[in-house]
Amino acid sequence: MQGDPFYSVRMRAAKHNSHENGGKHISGGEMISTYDTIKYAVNELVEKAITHSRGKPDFFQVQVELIHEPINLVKPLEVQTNEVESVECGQALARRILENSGVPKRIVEKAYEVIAECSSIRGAILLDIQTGQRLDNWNEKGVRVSRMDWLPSNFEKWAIHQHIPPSSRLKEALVLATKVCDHPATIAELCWSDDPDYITGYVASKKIGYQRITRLKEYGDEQGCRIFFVDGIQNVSTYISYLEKQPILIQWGEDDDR
Ligand code: WAQ
Ligand code: MG
Ligand code: MG
Ligand code: MG
Repeated sequence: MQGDPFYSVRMRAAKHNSHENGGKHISGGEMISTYDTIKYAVNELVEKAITHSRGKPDFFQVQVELIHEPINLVKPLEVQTNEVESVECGQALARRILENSGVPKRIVEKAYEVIAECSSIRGAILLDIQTGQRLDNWNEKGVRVSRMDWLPSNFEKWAIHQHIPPSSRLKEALVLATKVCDHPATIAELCWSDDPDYITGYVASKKIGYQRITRLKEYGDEQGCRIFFVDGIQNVSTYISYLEKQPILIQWGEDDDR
């Protein structure tokens, strides 16, 4: 693991212009690769960009960078799936799980107001659970978590052991949630996709793990959500730099299962 250098491989795709020129965000992706596998990582991200349910991009960018920092190995959050029969039940459950994770009720309400105001964003919103203030820049960009991945062989071993179909969507979301929740200032995360064909979302926290909820929106809806509830942040830019720059690989072993 140590020895060979790793590379961060990132993609972002947009329609009707680039992101910075007001285009519609289509898709993004972030991977960690060795030198030998860069071409496969780039290919996977190009494939993701050009076959997306939010539309055909007319702008996309793939960026490859050598990672200088040592990579942290982190165990995946435990996963549970909560089957719900309607969006209303799913959203009510999401609110309860957030409160059980330590997010005050009034901040949960505030989060839903913020979601309603952000129609299209390619990153995550940071919300302070003491003040209810948004800590990122209130722009349409949000904070994009990067430099994280899970080697395919280890992910597949985990999925077989958990009896979960090994989808790349679940992998990407669990990798992100595990990285974000591994930071001591993160209290919880709320997420559902902005892809019109995917309605399962989740609430995650160190305390309750990765709680999937099978319906958090209706099919066809292109409004997504990703909010990190944070507490006790002294320096916002240090927290954001952890999200963007600290390299993390998820690694699971059978012994990790309690
Ligand atoms: N960093 C920060 N925010 C992100 C990132 C990232 N790397 N990737 C996505 N987002 C934000 C962005 O605002 C997107 O619009 C929104 O999240 C949704 O992203 O079955 O697929 O990739 O357990 O569409 C969760 C359930 C699926 C998976 C979530 O989100 C499962 C999903 P998407
Ligand atoms: Mg990968
Ligand atoms: Mg994604
Ligand atoms: Mg999406």
